[in-house]
Amino acid sequence: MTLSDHLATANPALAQLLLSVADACVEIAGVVRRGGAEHSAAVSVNVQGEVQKGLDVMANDILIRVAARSPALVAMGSEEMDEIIPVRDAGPDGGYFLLFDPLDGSSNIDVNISVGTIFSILPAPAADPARPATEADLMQPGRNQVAAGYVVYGPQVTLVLTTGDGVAGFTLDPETLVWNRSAERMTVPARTGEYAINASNHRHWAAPVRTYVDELLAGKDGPRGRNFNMRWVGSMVADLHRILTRGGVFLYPWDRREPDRAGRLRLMYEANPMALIIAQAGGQAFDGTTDILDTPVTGLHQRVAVMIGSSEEVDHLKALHAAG
Ligand code: P6P
Repeated sequence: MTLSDHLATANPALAQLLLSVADACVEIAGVVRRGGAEHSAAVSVNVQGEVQKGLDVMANDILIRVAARSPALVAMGSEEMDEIIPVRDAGPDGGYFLLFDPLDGSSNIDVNISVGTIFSILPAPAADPARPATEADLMQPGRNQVAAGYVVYGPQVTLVLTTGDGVAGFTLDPETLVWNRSAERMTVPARTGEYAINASNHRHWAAPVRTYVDELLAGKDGPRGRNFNMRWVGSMVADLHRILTRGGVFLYPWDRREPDRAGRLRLMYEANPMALIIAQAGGQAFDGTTDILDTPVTGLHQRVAVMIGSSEEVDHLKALHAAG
């Protein structure tokens, strides 16, 4: 079954937008695969104050150009763009907002480690009278998402997608450039023995996270009574694809180096889409206070602490945070 067949029963306007995003990712996959010094060359600094690499900009431009063709697309928000990109006024039936991180993990570009694209689709209500969208229109909680997905540009190019009824996986055929369904309904095992965190930040974490990781490190002689394994790719999409496939928990928590910053990852186009996917697959996503799908939205580029994956581990993290 192809992606197009899989979407045959979805809302036609939503399906068309999702297919255009998938088309953009096919084009991005081709650019990623070709490599080249210009991909990892620093070209500018984005709204996050982070160095934009050539491939970040190329992927962003591709997504904007290709997605804008979708008649139901009202506006876009991108990690790489300070302001939203109005595309067209919402029609009498409304439309959709598309938010994306065009290239997650770009620090891995020059060392040939998997990178990815993450996207989120929110409803764009009909405006009366019709008017261009504003940033405030896009500032909706994650639970409002009508679809979310990601693409991993790795040994295989894989698309994972939810439209609210489970999570499906697709693999890009490198010859035909067709997305073939490789998993009809992906689920996150509730129990896991694997965690993912940048352990070098241990001394900067809040107490509940330090306690959690120290328990894992204590292994079978510690309070958890079993040994755990650790993985850290440095590319959230790759880590979360592993977790969706075989279980695990991913953490990028608040840390005291920038106490006014809730976390490193962005809510609207990284944490929210991943939280919807993981929740649809039976897992959980927690920001240290609430489920990420309910995290109050204060800005297009706001950051959030992320603890996401196997349900039993997120429950344990919630208990440690509740205990303070
Ligand atoms: P660190 C990539 O830049 C990213 O936003 C995530 O994809 C990834 O999990 C994290 O940062 C890596 O952070 O601290 O290992 O550099």
